[in-house]
Amino acid sequence: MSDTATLSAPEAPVQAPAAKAVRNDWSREEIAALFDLPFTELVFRAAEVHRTHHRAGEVQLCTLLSIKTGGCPEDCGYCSQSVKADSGVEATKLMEVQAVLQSAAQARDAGSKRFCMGAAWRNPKARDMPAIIEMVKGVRQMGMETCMTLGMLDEAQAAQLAEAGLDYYNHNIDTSPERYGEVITTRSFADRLKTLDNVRGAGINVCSGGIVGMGETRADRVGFVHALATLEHHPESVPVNALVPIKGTVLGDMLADTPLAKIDDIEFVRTVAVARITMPLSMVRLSAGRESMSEATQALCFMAGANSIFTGDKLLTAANAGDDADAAMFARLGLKPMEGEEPLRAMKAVGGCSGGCAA
Ligand code: SAM
Ligand code: DTB
Ligand code: SF4
Repeated sequence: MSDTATLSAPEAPVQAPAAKAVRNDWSREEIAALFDLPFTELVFRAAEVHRTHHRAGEVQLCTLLSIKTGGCPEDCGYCSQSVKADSGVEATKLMEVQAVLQSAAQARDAGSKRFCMGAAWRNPKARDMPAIIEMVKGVRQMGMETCMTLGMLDEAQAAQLAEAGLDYYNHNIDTSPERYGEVITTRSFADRLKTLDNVRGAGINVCSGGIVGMGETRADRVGFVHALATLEHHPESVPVNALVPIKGTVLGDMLADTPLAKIDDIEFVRTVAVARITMPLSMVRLSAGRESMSEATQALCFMAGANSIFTGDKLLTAANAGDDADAAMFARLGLKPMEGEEPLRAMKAVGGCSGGCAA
């Protein structure tokens, strides 16, 4: 055996979860204590959890497309697409189905496994649903997983999307319940949870996370992770976004004026690590903000359990790292794009996650 073979990373087998591996009874104190660990100890523990349940050398690639941009009536303080923001983002109509499918085909050819379609809506209207359903069916026929993020959903809409075959629905809680009202006033934290319930009830996988670096406190980050990790079923995907400070948004301008409020990279990695430890089976997605993040910080996030990213050079309106930069980073870090099913879904499929498993 060559030296290289001896030293190559072992592919840890993905183990079926012991009943106790997944908990949804985390206390805030426990989560705060994880955040307080010495940094290297925290990352080490998160890496152990990651290796137990996931193939740690693989990162899932997802592609985002804004199918309806701007002109959103909500007032989310971070978002360039709110009518309240003076960001220069122009409002568009919902894209034609064929144009969306073309874009999905390109993403598939570039190696993406999941296609996420986002609309700047408070909620979809009845007149939007036929086109949305066609998009879901068309992308699925191409052999990709589908994800949508369209704002609030009622039970009937969630059922319609489930019937169309939607795999995932993204709806973020964004921050702690306490901080939430300072970031968004046009819908409540409880509204968000209700949509997540409707999505879960319809049998669609849940993608829910939030944003760090909005000037929140450590206690808010604890509250944010706590809110997700104590859901009856953990979200299958947990996107952790670093705020992309966009000029003309309340939070983008606040951070430009008070640079000290900017979160440091170590605290961002801590948040990823605590999400990984508390939600061991979930995919933790290193989402917005990678464009301005060093490779070293991203590497620490992967070490701490992040195992999914958005690819391409654009998110919804903001810049993303781009395929070439990501390919170079994957080569340097020895990471591989994830093939096949996520562990959580695979375990559900074989019934390994029924009873005793809260995820
Ligand atoms: N309108 C839908 C909604 O709010 O549910 C879907 C799209 S919305 C843009 C999806 C998520 O992107 C938000 O919940 C937020 O977490 C994230 N996001 C939006 N703008 C961001 C920014 N400037 N920086 C980081 N994350 C952002
Ligand atoms: C999520 O949590 N992050 C993505 C996805 N879900 C829809 C969106 C990030 C948006 C970043 C800002 C922008 O592109 O305007
Ligand atoms: Fe609208 Fe979504 Fe942006 Fe909020 S985050 S303003 S709901 S597009």
